[in-house]
Amino acid sequence: MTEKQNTVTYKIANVPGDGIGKEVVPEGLRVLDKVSSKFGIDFDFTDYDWSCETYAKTGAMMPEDGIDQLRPNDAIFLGAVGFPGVPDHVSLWGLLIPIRRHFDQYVNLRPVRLLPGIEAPVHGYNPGDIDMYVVRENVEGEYSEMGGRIFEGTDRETVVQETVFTRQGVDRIQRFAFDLAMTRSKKLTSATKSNGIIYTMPYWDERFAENGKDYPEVETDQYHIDILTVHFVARPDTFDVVVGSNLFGDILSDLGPGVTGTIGVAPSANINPEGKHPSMFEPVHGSAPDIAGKGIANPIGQIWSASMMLDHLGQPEAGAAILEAVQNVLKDPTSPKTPDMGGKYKTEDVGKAIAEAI
Ligand code: GGG
Repeated sequence: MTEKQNTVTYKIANVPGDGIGKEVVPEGLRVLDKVSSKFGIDFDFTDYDWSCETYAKTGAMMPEDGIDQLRPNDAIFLGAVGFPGVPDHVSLWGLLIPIRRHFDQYVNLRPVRLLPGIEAPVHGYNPGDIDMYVVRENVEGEYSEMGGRIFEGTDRETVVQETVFTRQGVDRIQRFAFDLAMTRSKKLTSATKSNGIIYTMPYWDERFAENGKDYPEVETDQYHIDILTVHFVARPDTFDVVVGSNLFGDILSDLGPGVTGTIGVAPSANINPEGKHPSMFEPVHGSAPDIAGKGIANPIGQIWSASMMLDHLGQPEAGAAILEAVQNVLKDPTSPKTPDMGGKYKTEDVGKAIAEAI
């Protein structure tokens, strides 16, 4: 960040990635351009064309010094990763996961909200009735490269995958969730599976009880992940902050937007809370190869991620202005909507309407 005569400049790494990432990121940039002129904020973007196409050409999703190239930025604005032709684990472990790990972005914050103008598969709720945060542990847990294969190709073929829970990793994500709950309705739910997963999940529960002692005002509950998915559908309005391991948080933060109508609007922030490294902002959805190239992807997940980026950079008014514009556009029955929201409009129509509304 640099400051010159009342104007702040942020260095942003722009990584559209694959599929619809390339279509929704320009709409995020359109909206950022609009807030830039309105709020006196400047962005110094550097574009990185790291993607499955790059992998096909070079054998790597990003160059060897990719992390060092990203390091001087204040934030990373990412679209989506993955495309047919490159195995999903190759694209994810070649780009998204190394960024999260190298920059210790151990919090993946994913809001779930019932927005106006979007029909949800669950009925009887008004906009705002469903309003929660899924706090996903983002650098360890089930997403671990510890393990391997032996006796490959024989009838003794054996595959082992280790889950890694560290005291530091579990405590810091749970405490982040408790702190967030303290700023909201002081209610926190923990996703567990300590009946079936015999070592890591009882440990998760033990630390949850221990960490909770420092937050006596926070009302807590915990559910096994299987029944928690049922409660997400049956009574989504009763959750406020939900904390889960890497895998459980990933699943719940797709389910939540599914319950509120469309994953196309869901944003996420991969945060290094200490600010030692750049944080990364990306929609929850992936590259959606089935609709890529048609220009009909919903840009709201990307645009809302831009709002979260501004909040994180210390520009909450600009962040709030984006979210307000999104809601105002959605509220208006005559405004453009993409097919996932029941409309017939294109990605750029929605992006332009939101930029206009700011
Ligand atoms: N928006 C980034 C993206 O492509 N997400 C899809 C995905 O599968 N992400 C895996 C993860 O969040 O761990």
